[in-house]
Amino acid sequence: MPEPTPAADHPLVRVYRTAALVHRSDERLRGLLTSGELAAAYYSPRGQEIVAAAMAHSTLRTDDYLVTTYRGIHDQIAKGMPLDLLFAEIFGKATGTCKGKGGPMHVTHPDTGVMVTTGIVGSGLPIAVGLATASQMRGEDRVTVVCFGDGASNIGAFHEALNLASLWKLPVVFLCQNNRYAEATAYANGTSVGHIADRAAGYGMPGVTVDGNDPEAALSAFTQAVLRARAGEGPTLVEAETYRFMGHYFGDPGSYMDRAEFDAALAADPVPALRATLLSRGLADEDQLSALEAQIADEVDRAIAFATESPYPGADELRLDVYREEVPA
Ligand SMILES: Cc1ncc(C[n+]2csc(CCOP(=O)(O)OP(=O)(O)O)c2C)c(N)n1
Ligand SMILES: [Mg+2]
Repeated sequence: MPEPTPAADHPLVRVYRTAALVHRSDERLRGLLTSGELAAAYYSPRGQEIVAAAMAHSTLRTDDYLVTTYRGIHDQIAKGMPLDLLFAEIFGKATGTCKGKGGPMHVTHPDTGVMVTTGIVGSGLPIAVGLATASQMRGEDRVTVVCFGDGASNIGAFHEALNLASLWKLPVVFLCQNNRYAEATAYANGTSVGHIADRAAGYGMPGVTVDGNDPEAALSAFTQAVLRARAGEGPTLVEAETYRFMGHYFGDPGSYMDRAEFDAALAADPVPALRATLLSRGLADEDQLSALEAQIADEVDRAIAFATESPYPGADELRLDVYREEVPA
């Protein structure tokens, strides 16, 4: 652990710690997939680390709800999901958040507010509206954040969800992570507006476009949206502009991506950029960051060892957790 200093509690240092944890986790998972030690469907969030970290540090609480997608480990880790349980679920092990029966695309962990992870594009938004309706009916001040991609904003469920959330002033933050691609479709080839946030006006809610790779801008935009939701003033559509550094799925070479745009995005990689900012502003020194990164690497290794050594679920689990009552064999 780095020596505690006044700066260790600085919001940018906290965002960096979370982003670096996501970065390391993603790097190790891709390594295990490459070596064949892990066989799983995997959608890397590489490039989108700062968005998730800023979301988590924007006055969001553990008991606030999160709904995310198949490209979701950055959101889940940032929300505080224990790494060992997350990795065990990705590995399909009995110790995972869903006993290994959800797998990487259906990670759920209510203890940290991760209520749904879904592989059906756009389907998280109405679920978030349902969760927020429940909070409103119960008189709780809990906020629901739903993360989705630019492509998801072209799905009908997006529009229905925004309409109802605005009509009922629901405590939702619609967080669109605009990484410029939906599978192999570049933004301009699939989306009718210059900014996803422009669509908020059609539903009578604030819409904000922010540089999702700028931690201060993202923290500020997300915090305003969370506070507005918690105060009962209704939903906000926040579009965080970012970039997808990998192909759509693990193994996709992404040969359809614009090279010049890709190279420019990679040159502005937000994780080392934030690291450099911490150093230049004197919020941390090289020794402290190296110690922090060593601690993160160790934490990730321990979680991977836990997942690797855990057993697969037994056959007796097959019919459990499927229906409300167990179906006899
Ligand atoms: C309803 C539905 N239609 C199509 C698909 C196939 N599909 C999987 S991911 C994806 C692209 C989604 O893009 P975006 O919302 O931008 O998210 P990203 O993958 O960039 O994070 C599509 C079309 C799906 N899973 N669900
Ligand atoms: Mg996308």
